[in-house]
Amino acid sequence: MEQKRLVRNILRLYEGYSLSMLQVGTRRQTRSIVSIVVLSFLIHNICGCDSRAKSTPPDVKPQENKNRVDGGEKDVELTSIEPDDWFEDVTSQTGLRFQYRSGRESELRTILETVGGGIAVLDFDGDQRADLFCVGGGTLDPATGVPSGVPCGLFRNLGETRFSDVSSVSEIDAAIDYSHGCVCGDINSDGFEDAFVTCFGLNSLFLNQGDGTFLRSNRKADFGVPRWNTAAALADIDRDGELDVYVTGYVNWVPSGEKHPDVPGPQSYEPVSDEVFLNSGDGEFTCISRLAGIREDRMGLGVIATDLNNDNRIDFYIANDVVANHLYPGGGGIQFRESAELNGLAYNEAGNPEGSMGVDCEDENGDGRDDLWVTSCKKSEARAWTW
Ligand SMILES: [Ca+2]
Ligand SMILES: [Ca+2]
Ligand SMILES: [Ca+2]
Ligand SMILES: [Ca+2]
Repeated sequence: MEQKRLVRNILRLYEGYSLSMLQVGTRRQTRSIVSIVVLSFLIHNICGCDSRAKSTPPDVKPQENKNRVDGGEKDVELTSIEPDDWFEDVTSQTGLRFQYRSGRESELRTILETVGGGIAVLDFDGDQRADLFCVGGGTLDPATGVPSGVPCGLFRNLGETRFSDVSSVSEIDAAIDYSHGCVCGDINSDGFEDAFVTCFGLNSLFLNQGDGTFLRSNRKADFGVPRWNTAAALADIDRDGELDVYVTGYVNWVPSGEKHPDVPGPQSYEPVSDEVFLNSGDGEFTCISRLAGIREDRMGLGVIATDLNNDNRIDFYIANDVVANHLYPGGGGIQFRESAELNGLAYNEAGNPEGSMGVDCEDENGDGRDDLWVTSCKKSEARAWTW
């Protein structure tokens, strides 16, 4: 909870970001429950959306509070927003200086530029202070549209809201593909939190060496073939004590030097299916997507792994762009049955799919069950569901 609060309070420090969703690598003690992804979107640059917090707290009157949790017949009025809940600009005091690159300076107006990058929270040095992992994104060759990765960043928390840029000394700035999302957790069970980064191309796994440095994994553990990966979540699906990986796929965009007058929408491309990888514990990962029953017809931008229905099984909820969202309740094995529509989590109240961008969960109304918060783009609204 403390980590999530910290991240929410630093979001606005990142000029160029518009973080519509974030999450967190959990402590290893709770790793079997939640370890999620991170993805944010620069849609505001292209589509006019802007989810950045405003520097001046608005004059919110209780009777004008639009924050409601849609509980079906029993809508729940949330507590009024208090001035202390809003952000204070402490940028100059923090030492946090990092900018995600989308490649928009190429002026090609590709769909790749519209999907931004995220931040993950981890305690890489085990000092009980939340450190920050920032995804770098990439640039585009203006002649060919071929993307190149920009290094990621790592900021060590020194306490009292001060951070030190350790990107270079930690070797987290190793060259990787054009990156979007990140999730942190102890993937190799050595007691140190690692970082998994989703990329257009090959994903990257940074293994924490326990001495302040990270080792980028070799290609054998790169989780599949080159494709457009957007977000990821960690959870122990098969209950063997090793964190497994869920990766969302977006669309089959192929780099091109063609300049578009407007950014083509995701409907212009074929979807790229999500992937699920089982962790063998010896550095190898096995793709079980088809066996697990993962659908291949969606465009994922955000994923969360948590036990939504309190049955002690990890569930996955996926925010899909333009098309219906997905819910995979955990069963007794590694197979899932997608059931978002059955549970009222696929569409908005009008029965239409949203342009879902990201997802987070928390028990907002204190009933002991996690609720979902899903962000949407453009003319849509963010939505919350109680479970
Ligand atoms: Ca730390
Ligand atoms: Ca580790
Ligand atoms: Ca496992
Ligand atoms: Ca469950």
